[in-house]
Amino acid sequence: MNARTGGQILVDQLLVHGVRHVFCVPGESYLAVLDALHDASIDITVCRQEGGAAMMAEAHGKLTGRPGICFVTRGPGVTNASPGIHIAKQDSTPLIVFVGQIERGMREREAFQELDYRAVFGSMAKWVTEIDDAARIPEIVARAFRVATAGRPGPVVIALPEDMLVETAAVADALPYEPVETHPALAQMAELQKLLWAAKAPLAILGGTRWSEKAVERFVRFAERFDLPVAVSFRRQMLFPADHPNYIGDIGFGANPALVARIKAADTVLLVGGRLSEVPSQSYSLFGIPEPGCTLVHVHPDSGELGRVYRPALAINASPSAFSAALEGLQPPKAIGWGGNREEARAAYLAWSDPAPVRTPGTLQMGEVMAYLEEKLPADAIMCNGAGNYAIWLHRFHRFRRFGTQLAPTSGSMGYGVPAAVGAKRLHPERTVVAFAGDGCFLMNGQEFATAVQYDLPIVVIVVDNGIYGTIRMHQEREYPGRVSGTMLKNPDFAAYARAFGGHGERVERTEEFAPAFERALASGKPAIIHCLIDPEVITPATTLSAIREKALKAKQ
Ligand SMILES: Cc1ncc(C[n+]2csc(CCOP(=O)(O)OP(=O)(O)O)c2C)c(N)n1
Ligand SMILES: [Mg+2]
Repeated sequence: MNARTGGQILVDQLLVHGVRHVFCVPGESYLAVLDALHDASIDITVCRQEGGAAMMAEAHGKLTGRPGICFVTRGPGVTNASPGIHIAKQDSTPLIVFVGQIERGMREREAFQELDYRAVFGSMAKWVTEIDDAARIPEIVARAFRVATAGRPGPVVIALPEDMLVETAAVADALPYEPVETHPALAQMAELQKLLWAAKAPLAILGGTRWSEKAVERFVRFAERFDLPVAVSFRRQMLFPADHPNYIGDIGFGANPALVARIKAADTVLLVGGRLSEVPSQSYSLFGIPEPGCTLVHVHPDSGELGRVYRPALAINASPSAFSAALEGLQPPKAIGWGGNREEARAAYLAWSDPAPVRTPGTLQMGEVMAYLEEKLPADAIMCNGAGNYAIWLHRFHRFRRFGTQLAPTSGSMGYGVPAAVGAKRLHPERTVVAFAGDGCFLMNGQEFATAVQYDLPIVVIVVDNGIYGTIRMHQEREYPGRVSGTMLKNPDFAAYARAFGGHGERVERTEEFAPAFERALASGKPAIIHCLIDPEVITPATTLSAIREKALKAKQ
């Protein structure tokens, strides 16, 4: 067996496990890996900041179900990457972050950029380890792929001492990893059928990860056969097609009150893949804790999540994919006695997600922009965003129709939209990729627009500029009306920014300017930014900043 350097062994393991893309910011701590990548059939995307690199890799994990791969340097490199690691944790996304590390013999002296990764990332990652012996790289990397994808997926951090990476070892490659599948038992499916047959007003809520296009198709067929209304969790809209008559909406920030009421009134809830954490549970108000107050069937790939918050009537430890396959064996009741529940819920969703009646102050009507995009965008367009009130426009009015079309952090991390779009376009150059960003959100990772230019990735970024950290201003006006503090922004010309980077820039101040600007952006064939200036009063589709302030002032009197 030929001896290889640690760097070569590591890159060979990535190939064994099917890796085709890595995202990085280089560092002298892992030169041996960069050198091994030089001759490997793996595409490198070199980024401008590690946060962006980690988010691009995380976006790959979301779209493929396989670990996204990110390489960063020690100390400040990996602390910069931490937002991406935190997103992977909260969003249950498989991600592996490799970090260069100081030489083994210098540990504990606080050498240059030394960090104790186990201590720093211990509560953020699923597993943190350091490889001390080049001969153990195949073993540890194979385990990392398993840990990142098994049960509830999440991030793994692996530190690579730089002297270990240049040491040689004669060791065999690992075999390709196989994700561990968890299937429901036949008896559990029979019990589920019994519970559904006894239900008066059931509905399903879909969330989490470990879904696939096939799993979604199977769940759609099950919903059709049972005439079941299906809601999706916060930022998990791609799990059920919004144009399907069984789809009844999502439970995120500012959820449709009619949907929230309907879920509270349901006697039987089938929760598949999700955890119903703070945001989708409407601050833990949807169900009782621990007794939910309805017949809860909870399906989750991690047994630790079953009964963690809500006590289920039936707990099924299975991945959404395996569970959806098993649903094919269930028989619906002969006569479904659920009244017009599904039709009513559907009608409420259609009314809620119709932008046509929405009128806001100012000359740029975001409702009309959304209506235009609904007409214009293909069903497989990938929509990305970070955090901010601007995202409400996308999540309320865009009809996600396919699996693999949504990149949005359930962790509520700002700055995600642009890097996610870059990562998505790198994976799917043939698809339309649109990022929504607020003026605040954009500038957290806007420099990754340079990465889009570098790799010729014509994404379209829609910057919704209201001159404020609007979400926080909204909370501020509600809690401390009229006392604006730390929420104002003075912004650059984002269209000029795009052009300065070698991209295409547009400025839109009026509704009628949007469609031609969007067309020109697509036609340019370049990464593009459409700078949309909206009135800061337009804080949500339904209310204004002044209305929130006045209401709060009245309540204080
Ligand atoms: C990394 C990060 N920092 C801070 C916050 C808190 N936060 C949530 S929304 C928001 C304002 C977003 O501003 P902008 O992108 O301009 O969107 P807008 O709300 O104005 O539409 C802030 C500061 C966050 N969610 N994530
Ligand atoms: Mg803003």
